[in-house]
Amino acid sequence: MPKELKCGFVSIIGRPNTGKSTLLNRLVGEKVAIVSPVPQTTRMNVRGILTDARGQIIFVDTPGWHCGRDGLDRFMNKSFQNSLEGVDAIIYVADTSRSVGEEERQVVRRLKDTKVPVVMALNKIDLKGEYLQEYIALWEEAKGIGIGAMQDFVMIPVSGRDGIQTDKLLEVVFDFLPEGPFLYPEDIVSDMPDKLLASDLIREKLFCLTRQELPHSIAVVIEEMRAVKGKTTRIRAVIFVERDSQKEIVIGEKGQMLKKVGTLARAELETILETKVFLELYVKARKNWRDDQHMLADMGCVFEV
Ligand SMILES: Nc1nc2c(ncn2[C@@H]2O[C@H](COP(=O)(O)OP(=O)(O)OP(=O)(O)O)[C@@H](O)[C@H]2O)c(=O)[nH]1
Ligand SMILES: [Mg+2]
Repeated sequence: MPKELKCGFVSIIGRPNTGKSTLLNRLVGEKVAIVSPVPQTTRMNVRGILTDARGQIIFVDTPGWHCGRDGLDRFMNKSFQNSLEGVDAIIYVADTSRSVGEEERQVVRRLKDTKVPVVMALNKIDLKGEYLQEYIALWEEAKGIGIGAMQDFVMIPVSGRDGIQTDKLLEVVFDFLPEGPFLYPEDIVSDMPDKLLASDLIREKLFCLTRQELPHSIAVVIEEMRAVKGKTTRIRAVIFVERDSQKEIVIGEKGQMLKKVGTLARAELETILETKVFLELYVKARKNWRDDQHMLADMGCVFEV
């Protein structure tokens, strides 16, 4: 008798910068989520779909839980909170190269009473895992029992970047999933609309190229995206910052920064969309956009009903 195929939802959660999106891309085997060295890169839940001989997993990559209070922060933290329910398993990603901090404690407080099986990915083990024990101790303290006595809990050191033990992680996750029919066609890895994909890719390039403090102030909105004669995609994107002085940084000396962002984003978009891309980038200052509900909606930060 052939074994029934599995199918289920698995959210990937943790505080910012622990490597959740990198791990998602590794598990799915393709880049479906943007990655940068800057915390709070992921701003909304992103699905990545893996289908193999064992079944189908719909991963939900989430914004890192963080201590912020403006409109975007609230949306991001709500996305985190929503991803703890209605899933078949949770991958809790901890960065073992950094000490436990307040945000980690807040993540654990929110996660500890879940009824959903938890797989704790002790990530960035390629960096030697100096703080690994701190994460285990924090979890044991929160649960009030030792790791060995925990039900529906598995802990596994991994490196999402280098692919260390990620196959093992996948096996463990599949074990927790129910049998069931596939929810997506087998060749689909992402359900992200092209407009969101384009704005995220442009934002990724900006996050990777600009100074540490700037990304927080950056938003990208696609004003127009259309196919021209089926061979070219025309994209007009606006990069929003919060102050005029930040506009200058994004544009760069003689427009060099904007040019670099455009070149990198266009190359990647051409590969993904399989068309030529004509990309126009504009930069505008809009104070307090992070608290502007219309602006957040334009960026795609709206809750599904
Ligand atoms: N050394 C090492 N670095 C990693 C690993 N995984 C991710 N990184 C790096 O950590 C940084 C953050 O990675 P992301 O995947 O964007 O982290 P994230 O948890 O999705 O971050 P947010 O979206 O901000 O919550 C990037 O610079 C990655 O290259 C890993 O396994 N080892
Ligand atoms: Mg991310």
